[in-house]
Amino acid sequence: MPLENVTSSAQTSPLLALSTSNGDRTRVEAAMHDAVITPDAYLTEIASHLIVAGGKRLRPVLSTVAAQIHGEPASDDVVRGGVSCELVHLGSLYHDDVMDEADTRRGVETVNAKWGNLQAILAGDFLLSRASEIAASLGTEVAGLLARTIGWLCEGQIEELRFTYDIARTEESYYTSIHGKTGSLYGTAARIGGIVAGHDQTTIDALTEFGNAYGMVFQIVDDILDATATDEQLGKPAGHDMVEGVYTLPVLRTMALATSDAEQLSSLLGAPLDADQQQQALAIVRSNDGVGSAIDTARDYVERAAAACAGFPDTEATAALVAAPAALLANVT
Ligand code: GRG
Repeated sequence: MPLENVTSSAQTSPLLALSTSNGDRTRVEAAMHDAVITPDAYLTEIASHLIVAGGKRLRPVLSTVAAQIHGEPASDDVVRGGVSCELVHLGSLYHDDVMDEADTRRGVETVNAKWGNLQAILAGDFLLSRASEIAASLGTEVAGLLARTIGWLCEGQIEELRFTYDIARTEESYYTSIHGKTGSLYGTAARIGGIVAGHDQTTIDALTEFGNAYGMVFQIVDDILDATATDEQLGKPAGHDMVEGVYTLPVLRTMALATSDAEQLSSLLGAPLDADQQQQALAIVRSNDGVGSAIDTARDYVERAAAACAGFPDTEATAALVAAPAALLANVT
């Protein structure tokens, strides 16, 4: 199952199970919708398209949970800080769908499929502008952090592009890319929750560490599922990343094995795959130790995330933070 479905269908993320979760999610929804209203109905419709379509809102949820670790409720400014992160996420999805020429997202037509690439890019830019306005209203520290995070997303994506179809891609490149494109925004969402809630510096830094590690688990698990889940579970053909030339941790680990299977995988990859080659590559990845080894790495990040929470008070919010990365890992173990 794709992570999107795994976490949305179950709604099982411990981050969504706090006694305050329903109320906080309602506030997040309202603030998301407010953020994209413009005097131009056409732009409002395009900018709202994927918000209306759904999404788990995990980034603003993380901001609100991070804010609550002392047992105090999340303020409206914390909600708005989380929403600024979600708008960056959304803007990046608009751009990503243009780059991938994707037709569907969140079960509906993508913005590029419905209105065209130019509209999708501009509406994505507009979402980034609204995110920046909200961040600026929360102070220069939050504004600077959000701006830096938009840069990290771009850097992560560029790193991925640079090594597309490159079988010599290093693990270092993989980690740099997924930290930038996924981990950093979770780190920032948690950090903004801590900053806006007025937590002390040590706590803010620990929340950032937690969010970064949570994001790494999130992306590694997603990359494992791309190789191990069925087409039905994924809602698209398994092995999509390999077909697109994006060689992720389970694939890099499989290619690094000193076996004939590893050699065969390396000789298959490096160029677009036809359907038969895709099945051969998938069979090799699924039947070797690369997946297990990638799971071990995800588990290391789960432990790092839990360790970051060690100094937090014993509250419902802290328990949710500690449980959340392990719940992601449970999707592949
Ligand atoms: C313009 C900010 C900006 C970036 C440009 C295109 C790009 C560079 C970055 C995109 C990177 C990208 C697509 C990262 C993957 C993000 C990710 C983990 C998506 C899935 O998130 P979920 O599962 O999705 O939280 P929902 O739909 O639930 O929100």
